[in-house]
Amino acid sequence: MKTFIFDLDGVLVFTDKFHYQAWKKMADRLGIYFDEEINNRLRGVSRMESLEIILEKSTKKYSDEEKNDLAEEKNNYYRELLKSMTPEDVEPAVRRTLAELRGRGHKLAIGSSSKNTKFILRQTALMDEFDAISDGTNIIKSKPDPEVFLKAAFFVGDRPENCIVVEDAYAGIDAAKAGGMLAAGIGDAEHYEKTDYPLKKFEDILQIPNV
Ligand code: B16
Ligand code: MG
Repeated sequence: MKTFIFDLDGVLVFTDKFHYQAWKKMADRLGIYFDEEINNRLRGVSRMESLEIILEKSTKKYSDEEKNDLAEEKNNYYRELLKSMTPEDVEPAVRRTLAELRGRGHKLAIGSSSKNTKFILRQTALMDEFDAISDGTNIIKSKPDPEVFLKAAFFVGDRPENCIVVEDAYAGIDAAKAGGMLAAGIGDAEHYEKTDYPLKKFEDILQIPNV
């Protein structure tokens, strides 16, 4: 039996459009250039690190206090957008695969950088599908540091070597490998050389050897 640790955004749900809209609203208000390409660099990256990337395009220097206010402003916009999420935002194939993995006796956990993880899981009725949740609220270092995944393994009570992380971001695959775990890559991460199991679609998890 294995423990599967799922990244949230880009794997189970797709909230990057909301992140984009929220950062864009903040950036427009400040007159800072921001586009989809910059948004792609924010995948899997923490909120404060994302803000630093956006502020690279600003000529003005912001104090730590101002940065905290900006991160909060973006998060308020973002949470408003998250309220529109429903269980329909999770593909049936994702729910079926999670149920099948559980049926085969595997443990399931979340390993997400997001501090809004529980809010998203509640909106999409995914909260009860997992044995443990490790997210942005219980870590100090974000991906590519392995902390979020090591905590997930600890919460479940399993050894890192027995865990398979499912990720869409390069930083997430790096984090899994740094933690001594196996990594399944979907989306962008499907073609990353450090990915152990490339996934064309979510349900390909069921084809991983011995799963
Ligand atoms: P929050 P993941 C990540 O989620 C997102 O991919 C990333 O774009 C975001 O900045 C980060 O969560 C923090 O999110 O502002 O909600 O705490 O891919 O690790 O599930
Ligand atoms: Mg992700």
